[in-house]
Amino acid sequence: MLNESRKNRMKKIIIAVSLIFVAGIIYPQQKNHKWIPVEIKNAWARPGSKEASSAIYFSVINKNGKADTLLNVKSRIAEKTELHESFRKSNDRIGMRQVKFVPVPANSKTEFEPGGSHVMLVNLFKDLNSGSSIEATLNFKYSGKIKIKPVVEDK
Ligand SMILES: [Cu+2]
Repeated sequence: MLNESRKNRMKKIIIAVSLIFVAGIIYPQQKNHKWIPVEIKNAWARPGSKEASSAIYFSVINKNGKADTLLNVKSRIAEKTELHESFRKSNDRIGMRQVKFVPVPANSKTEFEPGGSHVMLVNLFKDLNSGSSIEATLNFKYSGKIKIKPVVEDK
């Protein structure tokens, strides 16, 4: 009798552990399957001279029902690649400052544009002339690394 109830208890424990296992395997797969990497459009960069600064601009299209975050950007074209936001100073001029990340809301088109968020290229290693293109890698929290080739344009 005692033996029988012990067996039943063991059975229940085995079933419970198996269910936790199965849930753990299925859930992350569904999450990955549903995520559509964000799309980058109209990437361009401002012309600039060696040892000066420039900026990269683009649109981020997020078709997911969940926000993503641009964490950082890498490029070999400059000493530093920073995420910046623009803000209105007290004298009504536009200033800019470094931010740690830029949120990309769910189901949205987020513009990185002059007077708004942008990627700052600090201390260019060479001149950026109109018509040429550069390479950069955007690193998103959920979409991962996305390579872009902004065209240098004098807009
Ligand atoms: Cu800036």
